Amino acid sequence: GQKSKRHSYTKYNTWEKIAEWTREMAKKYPNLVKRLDIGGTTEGRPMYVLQIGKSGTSRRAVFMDCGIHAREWISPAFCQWFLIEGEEEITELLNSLTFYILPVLNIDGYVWSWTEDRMWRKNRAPTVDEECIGTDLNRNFNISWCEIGSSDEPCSEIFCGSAAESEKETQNVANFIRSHMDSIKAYITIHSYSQMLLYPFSYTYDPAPNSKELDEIAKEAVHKLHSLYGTSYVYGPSAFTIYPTSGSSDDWAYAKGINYSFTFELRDKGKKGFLLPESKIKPTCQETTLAVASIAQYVISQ
Ligand code: ING
Ligand code: ZN
Repeated sequence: GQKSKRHSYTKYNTWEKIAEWTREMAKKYPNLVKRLDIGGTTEGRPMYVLQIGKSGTSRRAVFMDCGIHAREWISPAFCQWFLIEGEEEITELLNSLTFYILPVLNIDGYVWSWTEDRMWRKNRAPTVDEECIGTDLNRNFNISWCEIGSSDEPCSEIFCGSAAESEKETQNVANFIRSHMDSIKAYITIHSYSQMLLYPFSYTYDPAPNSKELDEIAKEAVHKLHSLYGTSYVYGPSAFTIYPTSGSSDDWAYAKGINYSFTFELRDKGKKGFLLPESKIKPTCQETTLAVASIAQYVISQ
């Protein structure tokens, strides 16, 4: 299909550019793309989910969010890429699937990472400590909240918030998923960096009920990813593969009954880390598209 003239998929884009792009996508592909406003952030910015699907097709859906952590810029870049440049891989999938794509979950934090502090992670909500701003949104979901791998100190990078779902951004995502539970069969959340594909649980070392199945899906996805440029990913349950944490979005979605729940940690393995150069956007997004398409393909086959 024709690409947006003004939008670059191989550069990091400001929130203003991304917001404008969501508007253009919905305008340009009215039969395929709808822009949904799922609620405002702490600072009042509208959170947009792009619904990609053909009308009248199956009710099965995959939800994918990017940019829950502000500094992980490759993540929003991937959500933008997937929608347009991933066309070849996803067109076929759209015959039986709807994608809900949230290109930037933590918009206020993302804006802050562009304007004030490139290494910002959390959202921008005030806390009880006026010196310290922000909750880690990937510790704020209502699953084993604030028990392990989290902090109740507002100044911590992994502050869990004042309560489960205390944050607007968390509430908006959780409400959206709760209200689409009949269709959402898979939850995918995109982070960086480490080159990992993780599945539940994070909050416990106990295996997920369908862990064998999740492991097979992850193995295949990582194999597809590797086939393009030889990029190596490790995969496994989060608690073992990366570290145990409470209140993460993937565990929450899984506990809600979404049986296929995955967290990607994109390139690299630490050489540039969060500062992945723009020259790596294209190969990273191309290979990741293969992995996400592989998971979606499995969901369709069920
Ligand atoms: N890593 C994740 C974090 O939130 C993670 C790791 C993944 C935790 C899945 C829990 C569940 O700490 C980054 N890079 O943010
Ligand atoms: Zn992250």
